[in-house]
Amino acid sequence: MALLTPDDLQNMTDALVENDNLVCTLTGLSLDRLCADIYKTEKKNEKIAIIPVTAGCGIIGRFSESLLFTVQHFGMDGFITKNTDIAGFYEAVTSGADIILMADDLAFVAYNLKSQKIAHNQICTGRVYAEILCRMPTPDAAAKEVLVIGLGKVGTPALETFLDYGYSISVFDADSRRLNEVVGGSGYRCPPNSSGKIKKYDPNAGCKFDKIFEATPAADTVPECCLTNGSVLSTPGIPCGLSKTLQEKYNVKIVQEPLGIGTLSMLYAVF
Ligand code: NAI
Ligand code: PYL
Ligand code: MG
Repeated sequence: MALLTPDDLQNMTDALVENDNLVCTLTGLSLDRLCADIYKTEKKNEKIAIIPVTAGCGIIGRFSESLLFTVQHFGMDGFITKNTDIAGFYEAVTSGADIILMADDLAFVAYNLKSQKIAHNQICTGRVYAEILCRMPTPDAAAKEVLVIGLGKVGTPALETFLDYGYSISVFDADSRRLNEVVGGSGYRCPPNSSGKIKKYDPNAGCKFDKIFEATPAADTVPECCLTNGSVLSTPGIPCGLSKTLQEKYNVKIVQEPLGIGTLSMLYAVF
């Protein structure tokens, strides 16, 4: 998994507020209401403990602080444990936490100590960024088309969401084996019953997309030929897959933020 850096999180607070406004304009729902509707859950004054974890590459500057900002921005009660790791877990439980947020290099989870519900960041991130596109009004019901770039651990749950909404999905991944697995409907974490509903993106076919989802760790992954004026790009991928030049040329609206949107989605998944 590509790890965040403190620089990625530098403007996170502004980005979360700006993206909340943009999502509201695009879907008619704030991020908070969107997540409540996705999972059919509501917050109930849960106390959320954020445990810094030193395992692997260690603590990421601004990571715990960005989680606390997210929790408090959306009206929840949270705290960062003074201790890290297992001592932090003990501190969280004995301080009356209802939900724990903690991440090592392989997994970032939300765990509800009361209900024992658990949520994984990659799954909840893919889902919420896909739901944002699905909930935008589509002028013609027949034109439910989306381009998905990046078929990894975030992109795959997004595919499931697009399939649930009845989208026709074009896909691209730099890894041709992964691309063939997804199009063939077989292999690791392929969406069930997807065979025949997902096609390879062909850049020579001239198709333009109003809705594009991107989840890769690479830049410049969104090709000019797929863009049309006013395309919307929903992308958890870091860095952004669309160059500034193309964004301005096609007036592309971009939903992108490095941590908070996915975290909110995780919290609603365990409420
Ligand atoms: P992954 O490694 O599981 O999947 C990435 C996929 O992108 C792979 O299938 C890879 O072959 C493909 N890829 C790489 N370079 C490509 C290129 N140039 N063109 C097309 N495909 C390419 O990674 P994962 O976990 O799915 O994460 C994807 C991105 O999302 C990463 O940048 C990660 O840091 C970010 N992320 C962001 C979150 C957020 O809240 N904004 C949350 C979780 C992940
Ligand atoms: C959750 C993010 C989204 C993108 N990559 C994922 C990542 O950076 N994971 C690592 C998180 C490690 C956190 C560190 C700390 O500060 O507690 N252990
Ligand atoms: Mg990218």
